[in-house]
Amino acid sequence: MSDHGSEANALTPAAPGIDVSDAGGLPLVRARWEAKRGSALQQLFFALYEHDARAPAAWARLTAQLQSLARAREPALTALDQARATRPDWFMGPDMLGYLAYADRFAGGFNGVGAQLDWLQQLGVRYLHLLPFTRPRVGDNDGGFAVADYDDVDPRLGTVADLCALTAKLRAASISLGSDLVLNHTADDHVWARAAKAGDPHYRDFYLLFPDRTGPNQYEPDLPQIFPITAPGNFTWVDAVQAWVWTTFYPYQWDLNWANPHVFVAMAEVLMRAANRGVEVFRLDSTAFLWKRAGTRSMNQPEVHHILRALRLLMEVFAPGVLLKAEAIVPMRELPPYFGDAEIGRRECHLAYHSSLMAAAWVSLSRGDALMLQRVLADTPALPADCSWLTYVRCHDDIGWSVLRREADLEPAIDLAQVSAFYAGRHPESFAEGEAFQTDGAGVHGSNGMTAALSGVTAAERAGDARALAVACDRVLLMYGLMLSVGGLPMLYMGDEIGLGNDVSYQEDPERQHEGRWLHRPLMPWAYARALPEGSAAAQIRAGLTALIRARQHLPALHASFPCQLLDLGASVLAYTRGTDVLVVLNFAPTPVEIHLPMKGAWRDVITNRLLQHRFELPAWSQYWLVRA
Ligand code: OTU
Repeated sequence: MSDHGSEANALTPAAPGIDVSDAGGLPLVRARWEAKRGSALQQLFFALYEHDARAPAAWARLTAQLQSLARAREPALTALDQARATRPDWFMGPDMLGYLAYADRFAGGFNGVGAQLDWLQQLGVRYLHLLPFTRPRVGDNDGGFAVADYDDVDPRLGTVADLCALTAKLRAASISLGSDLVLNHTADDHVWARAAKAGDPHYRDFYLLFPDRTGPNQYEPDLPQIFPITAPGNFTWVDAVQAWVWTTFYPYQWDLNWANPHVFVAMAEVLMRAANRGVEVFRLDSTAFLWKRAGTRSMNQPEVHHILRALRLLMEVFAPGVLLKAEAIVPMRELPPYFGDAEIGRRECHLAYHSSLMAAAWVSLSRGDALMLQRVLADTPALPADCSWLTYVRCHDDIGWSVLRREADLEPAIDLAQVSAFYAGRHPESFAEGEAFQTDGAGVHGSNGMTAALSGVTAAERAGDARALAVACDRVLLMYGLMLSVGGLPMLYMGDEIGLGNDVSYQEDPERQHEGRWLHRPLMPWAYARALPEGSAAAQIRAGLTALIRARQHLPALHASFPCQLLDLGASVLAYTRGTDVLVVLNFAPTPVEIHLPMKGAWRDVITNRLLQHRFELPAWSQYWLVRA
């Protein structure tokens, strides 16, 4: 590695006469920098950009920005950084619960979210992830994932001042705000893209531009297709730049060139500025895609981990109270590297989405057995200290089935095409009302729909079948019971707490009808939600979910650091212990099962308080969370 140390070491001790009262978080940042993290970051940066002549200038800019942004960091945030440094597992306890929503769909905008805070507090929410609220591209924008300005907010949601007021309000309520950081691409109307279109060579190199098909033809055969129907291929010809632009997602989402050190620094600045606005958790969108390599799928490349390690070090210096969450929708076996290893300087993200677990749960629900879940959990490793899975039932995206291909091929094979057909309602025994995503129907790409619709709640409601409705509610609770007890930071998806169904209005809306994921992005019906009809499915789900969340809060063994140990109680049942105190049994079959626990003695289900011996019957689609009686 080359040594660029001397010219780049911008964080030297304060010059005499510096006004410490004006220094904000700078003295702390300087101390953390000097406690070796600065040199580790510097080494990583220059290893990554070893052969790039622009690296020293980019580094100088990074350290200068780090200082001025540290100076600007608010005392309240600096205090949070300090407090969390002494409690690095602060997000792992059984009291942590996430909630995911679009600010506009949930409550109109930032002020609206603030006004519904009591709803979140009643649920026990401690982490609120608001889907992209940065200023999006004009026109189609992939639900905000095509960002036109990372430093500005979507004017439909409010102003930057409103956002800061919301973060302060959330902080006072012990709710951490999470934000997406769309790292892989910008919108084609971002100022960098506009500069590239104007011919500025500095900004042309922010993107991956190819004058002819030679480059694209070299990469394309190995690349995955994210939206094979609505955005086939990974390159788009753009007249304004006279080039093929790398566009993994929609054609208006231009992939950034992370091999350019200026891109790293520009994104690092975005991260620090957002942290200074009070964002406490960053969901690193599409992390797997950041580095491209010919002859590979250009996912999960070693340099991706290098970049994540560098971003983690930067945050450990700048804002150690902040969490990084990997959104890498990749097979289970490729996920652990996103946590890095615990050795100083090699940490990556604090959290990662367990998308295999999420998809496996839906496979199990459709098949009436726990096989797929058992396979995924058997393979899920223990995590490094102070790291946790993000567990979830649904989110704003489709349920992607591809992450399960390896597990599906084990003996006996599990047919994912059947599962996909089941959720599209094209299966004789299906209770689900969903839609296939990005397939012609026969394929297995993904499935869309709200939890309640996929679990049979809406079908049973429509049929006026009270018995079917009751079991459908149990299915919803089974799915959430799993995610609340298995180990990790569980996240509720907006609307699931009241069993909200699909929103088919997108099919009539010319701006959204091409994008099936709008099926599960409904508006929160507040008048209804605040006065749920007694005895309704919504009220049952709300009460059942609340009981699970409360039970969880009182079980220390559900802290994310306690191991999850599988127990074999047959194919229908998923059973695991958490630590030595808690035993969870979940029946995925449509019929009751006889349970014979290998551990004798009396047990108590903490949800119903029912007392049980080591032999008992577990009703269809139900769960017990057992402790010693
Ligand atoms: C992420 O998604 C976001 O969650 C999507 O909403 C965005 O469309 C996308 O990035 C582009 O910003 O592959 O690992 O439904 O699961 O696109 C990143 C497909 C991703 C998503 C997939 C996903």
